[in-house]
Amino acid sequence: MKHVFAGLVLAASLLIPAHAQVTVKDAWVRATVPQQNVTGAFMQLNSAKPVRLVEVRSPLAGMAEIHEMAMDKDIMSMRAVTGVDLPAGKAVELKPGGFHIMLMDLKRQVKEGDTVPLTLVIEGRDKKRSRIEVKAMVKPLGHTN
Ligand SMILES: [Cu+2]
Repeated sequence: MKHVFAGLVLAASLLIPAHAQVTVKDAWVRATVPQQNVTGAFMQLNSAKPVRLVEVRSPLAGMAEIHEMAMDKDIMSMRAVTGVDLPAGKAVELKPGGFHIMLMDLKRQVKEGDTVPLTLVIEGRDKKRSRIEVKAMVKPLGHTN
């Protein structure tokens, strides 16, 4: 029992630097209607050091991807990207019409007022990865921030 406790304390202390380096503001997920199995997650990220958001996971989604909206021959379309750079000291916004997190294969309807747990995986210049746990608020369908 003593060993388990010591392990937990160690794990918690190792996570602290990542939390201090990247702050997450106004995280939200767009509500879905029944049968809809895809939605978007949005937030503002601010990192003290140059890092990269490389992966997102959620227990609510079978799969999550980082997407970018772009004009392709006059048609607005989105594509998966390998990550989003977070420059030092500069806020990066994941928002409708730009970079966003796509939650796919949703396990249930996402309703206004719910919170959606998200895990962000951040990669430093040294290729070391850390995780940030985020609770995103669910906002109504028409919400555009
Ligand atoms: Cu998308």
